[in-house]
Amino acid sequence: MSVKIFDTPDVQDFLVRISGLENPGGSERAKQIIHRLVGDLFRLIDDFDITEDEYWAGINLLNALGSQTQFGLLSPGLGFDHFLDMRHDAIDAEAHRTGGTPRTIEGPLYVAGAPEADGFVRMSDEATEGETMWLTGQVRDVDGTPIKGAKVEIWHANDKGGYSFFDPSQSEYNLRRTIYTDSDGRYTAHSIIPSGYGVPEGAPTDVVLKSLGRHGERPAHIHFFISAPGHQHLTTQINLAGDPYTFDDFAFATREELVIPAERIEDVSEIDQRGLDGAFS
Ligand code: MBD
Ligand code: FE
Repeated sequence: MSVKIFDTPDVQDFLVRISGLENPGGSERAKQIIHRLVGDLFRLIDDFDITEDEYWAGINLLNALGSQTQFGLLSPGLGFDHFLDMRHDAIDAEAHRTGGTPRTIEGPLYVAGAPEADGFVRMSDEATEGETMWLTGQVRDVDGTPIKGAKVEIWHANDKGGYSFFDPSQSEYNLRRTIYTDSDGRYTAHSIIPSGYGVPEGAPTDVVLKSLGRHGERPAHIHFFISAPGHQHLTTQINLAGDPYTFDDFAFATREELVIPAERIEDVSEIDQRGLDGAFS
C-alpha cells in the first residue's frame, strides 16, 4: 500500500507551522532551513513508503550515534567533510586563491593544546611502540618564500591505528605536537610510523557503513594544521604511499598530491644529525 500526502494543502500548512515561518522572532535562516529539511524528509517518507518500524529504527540509530558522539565520524563517512572541502576549493578558485598544498579534511580526532616546540620535536612518549619515522618539511607561501615561525600542528595514530585521548592506552597528547618553523621555515619531527584507522567494529557508524556494503578503513595518514599571520589557515594530511586503502579511504580524504613515498634510511646517526640540523626535506 502506498499513499502520497506530501503535496496536499494540509501537509504544506503543517510544514509552515512546524518551522515557525509565520511566527515573529526566532531566526529567518533557521525557519527556512527547517522548512526545507523537514519537508524533504516528509517527502522521502512518502516516496519510499517508509514504515513506522523503519522510522523508529532510524530514531534509535540517531540516538546511538549521538550517545557515542559518532556524528563526527559518520560525517566524513557519508562524504560531508569532503563535500565541504570541495566547496572551499571552489570558493578559493573563484577568488583566484590558487597554488600551494591542497587541503583535506580535519576529521573528528584533533585535540587542541598539544605541547609546543621550536624547529624540532619528539612526538612519541617512551612507551610508544613502532618503527621510527622522521617527518620534515618547509612551510612556504604560494610564491615559494619560506615562512619563519609558522605554526605546524601535527597529530597521528599509533602503530595500532589509535589516537591519544580516544585510545585510553596512550598518554595525553602522545603523537600530538605543535612545532614553530625555524629561520628557513623548516620543521622536523621524530615519531613512529602510524597505522591506518578503522571505525570500531559494531559501532553505530559501522552499522551504517555495513548497510551500504562499505568498510570503515582509512589508509595510514598524518594530520596537519599550518598557520601563520597574514596567511590562510591550511588543514591537510599526508598519506604514506603503498597502503592498500590509499585510494579506498572511507572518509574520501586522499588527494593524489598528498600521497608521499616514505624513504627508508638505515644510517640512523646520519639522519639524527640531518634531522636536528633541519637540513633536509
Ligand atoms: C580518522 O583518523 C580520521 O582522520 C577521520 C577523517 C575519520 C576517522 C578517523
Ligand atoms: Fe586521522
